[in-house]
Amino acid sequence: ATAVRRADYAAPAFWIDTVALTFDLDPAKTRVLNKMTLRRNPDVPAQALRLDGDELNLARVLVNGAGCSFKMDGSQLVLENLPVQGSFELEIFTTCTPAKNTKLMGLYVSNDSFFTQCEAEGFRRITYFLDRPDVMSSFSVLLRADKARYPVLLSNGNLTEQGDLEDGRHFARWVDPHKKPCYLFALVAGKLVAREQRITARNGREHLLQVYVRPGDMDKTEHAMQSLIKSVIWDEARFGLALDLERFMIVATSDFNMGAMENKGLNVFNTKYVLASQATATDVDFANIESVVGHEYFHNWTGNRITCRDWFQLSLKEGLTVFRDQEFSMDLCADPSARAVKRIEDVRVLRTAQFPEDAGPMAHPVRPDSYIEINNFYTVTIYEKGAEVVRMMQTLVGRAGFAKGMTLYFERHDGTAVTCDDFAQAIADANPDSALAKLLPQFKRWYSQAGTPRLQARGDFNAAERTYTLTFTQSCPATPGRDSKEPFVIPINLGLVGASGAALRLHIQNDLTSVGDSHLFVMTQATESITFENIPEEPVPAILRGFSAPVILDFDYTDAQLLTLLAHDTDPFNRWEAGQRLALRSAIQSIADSPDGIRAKGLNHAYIAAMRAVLRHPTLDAAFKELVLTLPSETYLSEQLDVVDPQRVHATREAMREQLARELADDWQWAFEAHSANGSYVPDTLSSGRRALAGLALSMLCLAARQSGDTVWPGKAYQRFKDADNMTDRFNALAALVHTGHELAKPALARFHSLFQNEELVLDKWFALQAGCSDRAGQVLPAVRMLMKHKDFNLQNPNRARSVIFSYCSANPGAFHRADAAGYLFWSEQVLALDAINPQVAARLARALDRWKKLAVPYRTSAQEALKRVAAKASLSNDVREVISRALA
Ligand code: B3K
Ligand code: ZN
Repeated sequence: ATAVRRADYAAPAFWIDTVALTFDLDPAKTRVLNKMTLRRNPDVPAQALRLDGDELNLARVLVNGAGCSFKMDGSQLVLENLPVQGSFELEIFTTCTPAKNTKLMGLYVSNDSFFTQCEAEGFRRITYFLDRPDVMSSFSVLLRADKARYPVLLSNGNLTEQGDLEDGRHFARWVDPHKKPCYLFALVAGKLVAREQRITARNGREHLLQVYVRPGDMDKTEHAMQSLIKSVIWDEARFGLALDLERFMIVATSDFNMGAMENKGLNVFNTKYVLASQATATDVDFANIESVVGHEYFHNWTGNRITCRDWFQLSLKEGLTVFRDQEFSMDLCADPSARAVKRIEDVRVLRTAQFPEDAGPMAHPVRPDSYIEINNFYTVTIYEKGAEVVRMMQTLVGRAGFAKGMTLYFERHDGTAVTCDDFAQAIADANPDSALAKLLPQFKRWYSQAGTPRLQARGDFNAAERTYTLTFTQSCPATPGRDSKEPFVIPINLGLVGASGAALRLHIQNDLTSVGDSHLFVMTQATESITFENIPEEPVPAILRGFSAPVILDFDYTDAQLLTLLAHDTDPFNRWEAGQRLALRSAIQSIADSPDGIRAKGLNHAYIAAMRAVLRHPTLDAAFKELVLTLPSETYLSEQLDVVDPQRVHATREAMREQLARELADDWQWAFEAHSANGSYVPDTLSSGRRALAGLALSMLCLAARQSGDTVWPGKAYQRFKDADNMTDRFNALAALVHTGHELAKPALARFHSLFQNEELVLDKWFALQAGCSDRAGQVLPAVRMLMKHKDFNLQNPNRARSVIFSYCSANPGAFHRADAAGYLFWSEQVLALDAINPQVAARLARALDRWKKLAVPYRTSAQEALKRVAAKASLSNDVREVISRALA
């Protein structure tokens, strides 16, 4: 396979104005008649028409109703001698085999229903087409299928006609009023039922909202519907973007490669992001559903109305839409503290997943320059870092300025396929006096340069002058294909805190405009400084409040300074961050001091006391406390080290958790009791936070009990597991028993399985908990191998495969990185097994060893062997081949 390069972009040689598709749906052999009207693109030199196809059986090609000559070039269908002037009609008749489509790209069967997934390049598995996002067409779709077996027939747009046919078959015709690229095409056919809601928008237009699920799942659709309604209202209120469809449908399927897909008017979702009930879904599930429903809905404007010119521009729609869904979730929060909690959670995802990606073999710019398989580039960099880039733009132009920029973006580009440059230009042009407008070319380095910038800060207090100077130096490490980087525009939100904890009023030297206790310093040079006047004593700098830029901040804080920030900064993000820094510092010290993590000094008294103060704090909310009291993850910790011994990292973190459990035992007990009675279940941020804190407390109490041999808390956990009236409390109690390896874990797991044996999504949790279980004696890998023999295991179902294999290889470092290399052997077996079924899922798993070069011996050598074992297989998919060769490069 060869690389596709952004620099090689050329406009299409033909436009496809209309597409009329006729499907005769049959799992074994579906017939597809594709009737298109095309014309040459006058801006491009005359050339042959090359249509993309993949695993299709071609039966017939007609041009203007007559047979014509064509040839195949690899998988492309090539037509020469097409009419030179005006429009012509091209008819292509193909068949495909949905029942055998285990890649879940194109048209496939799940649970005896038909679904499609076309983004990025799945439409070519349905028919021959110009499968690229800058070709936008009007679609009309005729679906025909057996009526009893497939009573519901759906596609994009409006249902214009339906009726019965001979032999028990029926049909439905759908016409999409909006032009779209083919990656947004969808069809669904099967036995489904819908929750429906009619709404009237502000502009008086009526819409029908529908959530389609299997008949037994109707009772789990209320939350998704409410989330959809909130999304419609929010986009209109915040950005003036109204729903442009009479009918908006969401359909759930249990076989899906990712979370969901924003097909125009017919979003297809993984059941995981639709179905929820108090009994089966956790608070986190409820929150995820709200944000994914929002995300897909927001794509209707950012992605569908304005789409990407080419796949290198993917972050144009993904970064922007993640930013929008993050803002949506924050705006739904009842208070500023809940907003901050959401921000901290988003930053945690960025730093534990995207920072390692940016430092590893798959590092790529937010707008990549080349790829072999585009599906490998649906990454945390495109999504989460892309969202941070959009967030920095909002920071630089202000919230109202950003909304103005969005309006201009739609005025200029609605209905077209554009680039990241077009977006940034619109935001800047709408705010001509902003820092963004002045710095736009430099700001756009965020799109072109990969790697996480490091921001080094130093503070100098001059007692005689009563000034304090902060000096910043930025740098960015080399990434594959690029050694040196130009300075970024870094918006640094900062303030100063006095030793007593009071925020200082900022007087900036040579700057009379700024007032108040926080300042946005926009850094553009490699080194820059800012001086504050009237500073009575050495202050504590609060830098990067709200995580105003996606950088790694180095500042040589003393423990006392961090304790001050933790207790007093006005910015909740920075308070949390100060606590994380203290824990990190102590962990790194322990890892350096003690080979097994056990003889380490551990957490100091001041830290323990500070954690107690947060836990017992009278006004901080529970969700925030839970975040502060959770130690940095093993993955994040490992990123801070040059050479990683995963077992040492694991042992160190476990020892720290045990110490926190032990020394705060009374406080945990108080926290558990004080946050346990919740009244009736509502998954709102406030009560979710209380349950999260109670859950953490219970896990700590069980951990302390394991050390002391006490049986009271495991008993209480079992009781709560049995009696809980919601999945959050029930699952937290089960997890507390399983992770501490208590003997009650076994009967609890058995009981959980029998209670929920008919609930796929709950069984996923059951599998994931065991595969992600804290390892004490190397017992997890054999357990994982046993789980894969369980009657409910199915490698073909991505959710189930992820629940076992990914939970072990990607989310359980202490169990996966075994000195005997057995974890890596397992990984290589599973990558190969999955690759034969579903390359996209396999390539995700392949990335579990991305950071192998950082590992200490013997892990490093055995990881390399495992990678080579996979690389040695001749018939690898492009997806896996690309990931593995980059890892080994
Ligand atoms: N746009 C889809 C992702 C498609 C992934 C293709 N491999 C979901 C989303 O980001 O909303
Ligand atoms: Zn998206």
